[in-house]
Amino acid sequence: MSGIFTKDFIASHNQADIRALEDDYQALGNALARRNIDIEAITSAAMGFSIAVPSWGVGTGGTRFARFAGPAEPRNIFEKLEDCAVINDLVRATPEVSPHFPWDASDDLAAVLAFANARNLSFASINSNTFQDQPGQKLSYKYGSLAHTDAAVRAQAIAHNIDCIAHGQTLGAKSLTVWIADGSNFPGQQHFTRALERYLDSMQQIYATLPNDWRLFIEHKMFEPAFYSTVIQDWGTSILCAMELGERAFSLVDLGHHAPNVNIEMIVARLIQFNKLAGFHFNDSKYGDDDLDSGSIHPYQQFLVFNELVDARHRGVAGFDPAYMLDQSHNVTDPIESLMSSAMSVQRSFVQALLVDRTALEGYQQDNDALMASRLLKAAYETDVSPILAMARIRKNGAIDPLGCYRAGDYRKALTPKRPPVASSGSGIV
Ligand SMILES: [Mn+2]
Repeated sequence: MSGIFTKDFIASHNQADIRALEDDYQALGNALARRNIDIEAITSAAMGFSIAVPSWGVGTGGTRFARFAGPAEPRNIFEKLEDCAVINDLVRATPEVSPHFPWDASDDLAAVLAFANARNLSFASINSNTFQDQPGQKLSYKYGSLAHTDAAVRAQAIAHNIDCIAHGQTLGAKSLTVWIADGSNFPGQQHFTRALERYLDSMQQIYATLPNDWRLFIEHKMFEPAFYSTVIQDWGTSILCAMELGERAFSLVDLGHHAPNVNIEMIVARLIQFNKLAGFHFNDSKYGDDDLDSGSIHPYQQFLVFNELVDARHRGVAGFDPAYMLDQSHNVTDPIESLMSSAMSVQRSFVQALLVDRTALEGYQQDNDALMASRLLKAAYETDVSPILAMARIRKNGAIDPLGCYRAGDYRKALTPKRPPVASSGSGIV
């Protein structure tokens, strides 16, 4: 349904690589068999992996200098869905789109849903926005939203989140992700306890309207530019709030929202242990909230996160159902290319983590054999699982080489007459 990238186009592009893939898959299968791993079981798990694409991710973000618009950028939710469909048609691991309001606002959300479904897409968690003043908005969020000192501002922010739930019900989503930028710029400016009390009171009102089969995801973030403090500053405050709100409230982990060098995989383990892991906003970072492409800086950390996730799955942890989503800002790359390579990078970490021999690892842990335990993880991480990922894609009618296939289709050039340049976009680094 995506125009250029039909099943036939993809299949014909795959022709050049299919024999090499079969050879490589056979060789990897033999190597894994020597480690008592059935490659078919791994490939089948890889085929079941999915990660949501953020609707704003298909737009170009801003750099320090300016926002440099790319060719044929999507201008509305329909065009964003067209781009998301291209991503999924080629990588076959991103069947869900996580929308944002008001950036994706439409008078006819039922039409948006039908448009998505016709392209084999559905909707993941709804993202609300009380971190920007919108045109025509009655009250300003200059000093905060859900934790604002003024009850009228809080009421406006609460109402927006409740509207988001209603939009999500129309779109078939099952969760709301709430990230607030509330905080302070100077010591003494904000009373820490009262600000969190106000946040909790606001969130309780939102939680109370949540449909029974919905979950509430709390996103935390340590800092904003020029900030002294944020209200939901770390996973500790996040899990405390999730515990206060109730069993359908969970903590979401955005890879870039932590202090430098924090052990994120350990936070993941803790959240799993207390059944409070909402899921992820995957991205990567060198210094802070960089929103770089997943796996571009710390691929081993991404693997170690998946090591915890696969371990939980292996142990059959009750209620374990994390939501995976990309949350990145693409400033100098084609967003479709970045999202495809990022989705494949996250899927790669998942597949590598499946190769860990959990019984052997438990033995090394029991015997305090630090070296062999760490070698076991490294062996899984160092295995090139590319043939498994490619085979998973081709078995779902995707591309062996999604980037090559995408470039061969010249998608942007074909769309340029239909999508004239836009000066600015609501999306940016979030
Ligand atoms: Mn995020």
